[in-house]
Amino acid sequence: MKRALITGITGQDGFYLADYLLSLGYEVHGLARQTGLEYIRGNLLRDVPPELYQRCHLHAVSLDNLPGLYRLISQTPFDECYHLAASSFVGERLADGYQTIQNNIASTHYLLAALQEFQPGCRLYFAGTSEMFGRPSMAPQTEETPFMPRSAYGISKLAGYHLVRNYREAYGLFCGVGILYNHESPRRRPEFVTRKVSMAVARIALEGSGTIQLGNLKARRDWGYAPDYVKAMHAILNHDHPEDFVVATGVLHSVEELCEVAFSHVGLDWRKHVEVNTDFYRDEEAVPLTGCSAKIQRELGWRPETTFVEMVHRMVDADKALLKTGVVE
Ligand code: F7E
Repeated sequence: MKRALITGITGQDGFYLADYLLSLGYEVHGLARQTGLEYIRGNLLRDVPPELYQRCHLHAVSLDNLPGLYRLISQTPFDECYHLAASSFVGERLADGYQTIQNNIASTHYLLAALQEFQPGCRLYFAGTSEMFGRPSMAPQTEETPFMPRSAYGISKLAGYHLVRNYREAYGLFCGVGILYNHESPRRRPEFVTRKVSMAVARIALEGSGTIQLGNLKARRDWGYAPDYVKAMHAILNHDHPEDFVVATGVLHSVEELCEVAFSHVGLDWRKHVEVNTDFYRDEEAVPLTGCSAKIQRELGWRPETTFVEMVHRMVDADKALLKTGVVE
């Protein structure tokens, strides 16, 4: 039986990855902050089936707890480690991004150093992001496109990527990198636009009226479905050699289309319920962030399975079901 460690197991991707690895017969361990574990132990994560985390070995070790991290990694052998934990909100002002930059870079470095010291045979997956391309020079982006991050998050992830690449090249660690574009699900946190919309649609459908305030409706993203994307993570780590892979759908949709699909699913006209608030505006890129996943399709046989419309419908249905239980976010 293979044993895997997931950092950030309480997040959206950690949840789906744990579920997927358990289904493959893995013994799954997860790192989480003490507060995250209290939520799980107290069954306070309103939309999470408690059985999932009961089947995992959870460790209350945050990634800035160097002694705790070293203790765990020196005592328990892992075959694979998926490094998903990070502060990940792109909309944060660069001038406020100190913690994001410091924590995301330091945590990646601590983890790499601990693995190199105690478990150089453990494979490491690094969660890269399209935000490393930031303001790209071309579309779609590939593994060869130059990086040009434009947010604290993107900068921190690119620095993490270069750390990982150097440990791969200098110490021979097996470090696989997925450069993932936006991936969403009913487990997405509500500050991200897809979940913000699905929660609002569920509320407005239930109450019969209401509005939601959004930023730039013309903004476009390459949105995929998170449960599809965790399969790519696993495939990347189980390749015969460590490489970087773009993971994307290659299809762009606007925030306006997102609203159209979500509201029409409950029989409503989005134009009557969406208001634009420029506070939510960001600098949008002239060249869109959309990925070419030809390499991972060709080499690992991965491809996105769930369409944008299916995904949005699932998110709205899940939020409607959640609201009916009376549990409010
Ligand atoms: O924004 C526009 C906004 O915050 C998507 C993270 O997982 O994916 C995610 O980052 C788009 C942007 O995600 C609102 O300007 C309009 O163009 O959902 P988001 P993100 O910033 O793309 C990447 C790949 C990551 O790695 C990140 O960690 O939607 N938008 N109106 C809005 N966005 C938000 N949040 N709220 C609005 O009201």
